[in-house]
Amino acid sequence: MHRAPRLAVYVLAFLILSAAGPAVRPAQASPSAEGCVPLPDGEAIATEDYSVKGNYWKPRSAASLDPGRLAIETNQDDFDVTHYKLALNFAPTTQIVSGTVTITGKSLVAGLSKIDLDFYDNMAISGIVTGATSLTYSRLSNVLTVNLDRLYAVNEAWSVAITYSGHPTNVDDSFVFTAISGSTLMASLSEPYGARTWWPSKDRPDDKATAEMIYTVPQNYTATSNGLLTNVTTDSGAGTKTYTWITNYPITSYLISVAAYPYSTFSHTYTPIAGGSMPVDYYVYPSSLTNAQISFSATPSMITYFAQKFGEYPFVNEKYGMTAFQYGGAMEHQGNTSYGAGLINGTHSNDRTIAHELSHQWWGDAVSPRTWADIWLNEGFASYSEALWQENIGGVASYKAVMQGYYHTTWGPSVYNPTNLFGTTVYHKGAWVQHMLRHVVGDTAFFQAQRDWYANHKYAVGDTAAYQAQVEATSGVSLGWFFSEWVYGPSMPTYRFSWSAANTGTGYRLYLRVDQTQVNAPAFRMPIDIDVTTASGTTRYQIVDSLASEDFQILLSQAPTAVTFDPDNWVLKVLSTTTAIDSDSDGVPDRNDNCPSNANGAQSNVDGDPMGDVCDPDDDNDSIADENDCAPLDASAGRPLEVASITVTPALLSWTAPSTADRYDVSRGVLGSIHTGDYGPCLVHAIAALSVADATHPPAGSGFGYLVRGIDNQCGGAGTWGYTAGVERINTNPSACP
Ligand SMILES: [Ca+2]
Ligand SMILES: [Ca+2]
Ligand SMILES: [Ca+2]
Ligand SMILES: [Ca+2]
Ligand SMILES: [Zn+2]
Repeated sequence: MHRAPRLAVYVLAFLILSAAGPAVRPAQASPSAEGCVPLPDGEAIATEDYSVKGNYWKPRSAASLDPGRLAIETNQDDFDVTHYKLALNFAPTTQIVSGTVTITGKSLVAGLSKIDLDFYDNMAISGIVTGATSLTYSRLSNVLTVNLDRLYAVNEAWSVAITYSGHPTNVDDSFVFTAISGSTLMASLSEPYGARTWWPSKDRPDDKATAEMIYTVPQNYTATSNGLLTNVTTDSGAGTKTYTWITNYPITSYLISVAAYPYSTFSHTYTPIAGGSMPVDYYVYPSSLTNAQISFSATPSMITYFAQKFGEYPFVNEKYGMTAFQYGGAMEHQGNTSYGAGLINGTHSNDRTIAHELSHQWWGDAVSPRTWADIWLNEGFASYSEALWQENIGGVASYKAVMQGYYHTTWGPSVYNPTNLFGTTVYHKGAWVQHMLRHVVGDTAFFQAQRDWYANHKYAVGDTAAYQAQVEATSGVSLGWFFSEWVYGPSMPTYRFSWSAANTGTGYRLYLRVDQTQVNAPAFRMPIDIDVTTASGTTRYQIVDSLASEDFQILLSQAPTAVTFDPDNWVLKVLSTTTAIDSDSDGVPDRNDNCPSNANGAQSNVDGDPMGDVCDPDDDNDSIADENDCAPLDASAGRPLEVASITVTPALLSWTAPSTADRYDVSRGVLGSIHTGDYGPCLVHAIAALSVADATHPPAGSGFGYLVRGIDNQCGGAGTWGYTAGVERINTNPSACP
């Protein structure tokens, strides 16, 4: 891409302008308390539209949303602006902006007595009126407080007209006078806090109003703005022309623009989905007219593409325009993008920037951020829209290439409420959020959610929580976990992945291990595609990984030859692949191997204990060691061991069963004879019960001694009568149990 060299050129240009320009910016010449250079959180500089300035000159921390208002509480929540009328003269020779801004609104509270507006103190006010009545006002810290003529009830309309003049303070190109080819370009770029440097407004994105821009400029100049050009008048005496632009679509203060220069113009036509036509008007430096006709040729097809993807172009009853200006990037002024003249080179190498700004007409202009903490809903979406445009014209590989271009190894603290409003975390990680959401909920739900988001919030504002709710509502997928880790949380996962496969005898078992080793964020939960290649081809599986260390197993009918983690790169991550530790080389990693030192790919384990059959001395856990067990894999079969516990009462003999015994023999001998090896005659033979009644009394002065042995119905047969030091007792009684 042509972005890196472009960046270097423009950074240099800024330094020169900063040193030579009339607006002194001492804080910008070197790192300052504002923390400008280098970027405070290690972010790289995003190169789209005007991110360069955003990063270079100010961190634009959303935590200090409005520097001009930090020291002062305003009452801007108490009123709603409904219409702005900017009747302004722009004089290139004197570099003075002058005229009257009329603001119409309504009260949202009982007894509204004043309105606080954002307006730089250096602009000289000559009068403020409502109708014919002069109003008093005061100014403090770039806030203009207008005292209304009376109290206004809830919903009651008021209007104030502020007449002023001055040379606007240039805050990050908010308003510039730039000499170009013998004329002076006069252009604004007000996002996020620049409107107040050249016109008074309620300068925050959540209060939209309709607007008319009546701009007077030298007779040979064209002044462009938002909406439709409805009137042009010439004052030959004054040598001026006045251009009237009107938009009936609500617009927020930072999107109201002016660009005035002796422009050349040409047009395209966009055909709306429902038919008809809409003008696409370009205003460029005369020297770049030929180049612009080439560089801008794809714009109507881009409008068509985004309209089909997201819903009809938001300002279809008016126009889309692009006006060249001096800035290195571009700015998505509503219905009239200001586009860096340096990008117009007679090729299509900057088409992505055209697509980016165009997509902002949906994302940022029609659906505006409720607060600047939500700026990723503008920039992440617009950066992602670049990838979509590339996918449209170049296929999946082009799409992936754009996303890969958005990959960085470090990120700012969060996408939401970012450290830098215009840093790579907002632009590029924000785009990755969209990319990942697409995979999490699927293409159909994702793109429907984009259309729903647009349909439900156009001409208004949206915030991050509402976007989450929209995607959840459309897709039916709960996404708290996703937004928590990717939008509100820091960083990205660092995966360490290994795999191996074991022959189970009836197929293959694939072992996957996924470790997350990042230290600057908790474990991420993510669905991850796994491609498994065998002789039959490649099959895609999906795991849901969520732990710091996690194992997955997949049963296969053939041996895998390759296993790929996240093959389509749907997850923003650092990935390393390692070899699983497998001491016995049976394909089962040690961590998963129930006999890590004995090859046992099948992992057979009859008794389910921690030891597999190949290393378990008693596989069936019947207490009969494998070498003595006639059925070592059957806990119910085997020669029964000695009956461990016999209980004798005057009338009943009972015992506990050894593991394999099914029936029992009992013999009863007289104590004196037992010592000679005569354990007595068979009392009962082969009974199933675990007890036998015996009310017989032993001879006087003696006692009975009982022996019990178990009998296994299967291969074990009769068990032992009991051992003494390993020797079975042999009953010498001629009537012993058989
Ligand atoms: Ca192993
Ligand atoms: Ca075992
Ligand atoms: Ca056994
Ligand atoms: Ca057995
Ligand atoms: Zn942008």
